[in-house]
Amino acid sequence: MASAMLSFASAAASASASLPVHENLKGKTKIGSVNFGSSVQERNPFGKTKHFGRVSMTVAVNVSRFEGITMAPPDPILGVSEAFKADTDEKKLNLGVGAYRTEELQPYVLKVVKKAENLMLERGENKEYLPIEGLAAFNKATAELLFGAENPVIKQQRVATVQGLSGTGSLRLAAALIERYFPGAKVLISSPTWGNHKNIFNDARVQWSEYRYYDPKTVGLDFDGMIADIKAAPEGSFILLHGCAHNPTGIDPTPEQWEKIADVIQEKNHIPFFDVAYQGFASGSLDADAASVRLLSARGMELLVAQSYSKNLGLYAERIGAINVVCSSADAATRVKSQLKRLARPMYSNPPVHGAKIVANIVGDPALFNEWKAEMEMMAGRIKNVRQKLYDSLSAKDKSGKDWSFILKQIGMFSFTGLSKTQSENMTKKWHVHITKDGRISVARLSSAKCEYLADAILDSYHNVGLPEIGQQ
Ligand code: PLA
Repeated sequence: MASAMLSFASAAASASASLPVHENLKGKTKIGSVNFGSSVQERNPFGKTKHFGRVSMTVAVNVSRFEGITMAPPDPILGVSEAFKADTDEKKLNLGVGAYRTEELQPYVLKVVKKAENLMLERGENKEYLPIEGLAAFNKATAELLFGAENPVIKQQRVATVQGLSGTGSLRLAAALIERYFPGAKVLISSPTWGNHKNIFNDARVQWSEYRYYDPKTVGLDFDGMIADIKAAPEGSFILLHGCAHNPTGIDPTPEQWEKIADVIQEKNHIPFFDVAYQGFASGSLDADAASVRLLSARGMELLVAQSYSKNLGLYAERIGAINVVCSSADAATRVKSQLKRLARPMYSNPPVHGAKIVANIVGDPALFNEWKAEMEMMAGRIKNVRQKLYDSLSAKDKSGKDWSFILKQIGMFSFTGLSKTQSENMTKKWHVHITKDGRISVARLSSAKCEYLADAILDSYHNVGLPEIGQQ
């Protein structure tokens, strides 16, 4: 610990007490030294003095009250962008965070979003606070997009919808609801899953454990393992499911498998908790990508769904999404919504308006809605093309006979390559291809022009680096 000195001097007594910061942090009030007869400035040449009434406070320059706080590790996903920025090599390629890029590797603002924003500007809309639950027109639109406007859960007003801070904030709000109203309940998450799920439940103090999902031998779904683990979970657990385009694996259950998943969830009285971060972005169709949620809700189950508009509308930084809780009665939904609002108020008070208005304007205008669907199909289509190109390059270059066709079976913006941590590190260190260390590649950020280079990097890392680990058998 540095020679941290914090002094409290009583103006009346002209005395100061110095205590090392670490002791102060522990809540102790041990006095290190007391000096009389000289001014604070004289006694501590490094100090700056502020007078607050009778007590003056001296804080040493260059020494922090936060000395005891250690450096946090970089985020495994968002940290990739920081490492990319720091890389000075010309060939560098950022395939970390799931954010769509054009063929020219530029960020893309949807044309339909620009149109909606222009409309908002023309109308000269104000910046008043939204209600705690968010924009009513957005909440209506988002629930209808998810369940379908004619769905009985909507017609019977059984869905409590609250606008959230995109997918992450909506998940966090749901986690707070679980913590408050289902004490001791467990959330089951897939192994692997989006890394932030664990953080969200940890911070909300909700217990979680994993169910088997990925089978490295087939680079596919470990369906039997998944079913067995969901069955073995304590009755009434929350089962976190990726509605479509599972992150990071890109492997989704088939419709028949979803039926079986629904069976076991119902048998065990579990509560499905969907994370829908890619509706319309996985297949290009909003309805197809909501099929899993609709299938389970059609069985009359109560369930939770977190939504995000980061990817499908490219509204990443606008932080727009929602949490929906389907209840067995309208009355329960009203009460749940009131409690979601109560949880939101001290966390962030009320959500941002801009993205909510964009979504509401687009969905509420048939012409704009159609334009959005066309742009979503275009983005999903570009990702599929690049995926195909990557597969073609790998197959043409790899003379070992390895079958790379699993890449074509994966859905959404990512490809889970099966590369180990060391191999993923080689991708970055040697080839300047920045990916997450679990071997996930953000295909949405890849251009056709870069496929050959990426294939070279993958093949070198796969064949020449490290001992076979999980995913390499
Ligand atoms: N849920 C899943 C499954 C996600 O993949 C992501 C984003 C979110 C929720 C949250 O997104 P939002 O808060 O912006 O709505 N995953 C990204 C970005 C795309 C990230 O990690 O924040 C990813 O690269 O995995």
